[in-house]
Amino acid sequence: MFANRTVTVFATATDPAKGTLSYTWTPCCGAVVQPPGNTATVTFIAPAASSATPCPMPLTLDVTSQKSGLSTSKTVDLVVTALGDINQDGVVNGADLTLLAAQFGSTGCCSSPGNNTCSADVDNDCDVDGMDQALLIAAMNTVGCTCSAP
Ligand SMILES: [Ca+2]
Ligand SMILES: [Ca+2]
Ligand SMILES: [Ca+2]
Repeated sequence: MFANRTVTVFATATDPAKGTLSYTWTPCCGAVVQPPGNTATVTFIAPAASSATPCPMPLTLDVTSQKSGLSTSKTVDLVVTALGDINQDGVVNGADLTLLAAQFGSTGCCSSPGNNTCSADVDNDCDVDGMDQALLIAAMNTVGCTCSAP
């Protein structure tokens, strides 16, 4: 997943007592959950990553049965990738530029809301144009990671 993009995560849980389950999501690193709620699906905005190295963003889910009181907790490490790292290999380089060139001129990347289908749409404005190319070139060869768990 890319920095500052909207991400949707689904959970599947079953309650042996067949009661209602409540869900508590806890993302790290300033990610914003929207809407806050106790549902099995959560949407949040990935935090900014200022460099090209993919960094983990733990997302913790606590599920509690309102009937039996049984609860469980699970944490998954989502990875935040910096803008420009189109192939998400941890570095912004010529390989990403090649991918951008292949998608250059694309429009209508957002045929459904919140779902951008152009991986090379660096600025997330639903097209792949010179602005995306400029952002990628500005990010070339960056390494390092500033997104860390608290
Ligand atoms: Ca890359
Ligand atoms: Ca764009
Ligand atoms: Ca544009």
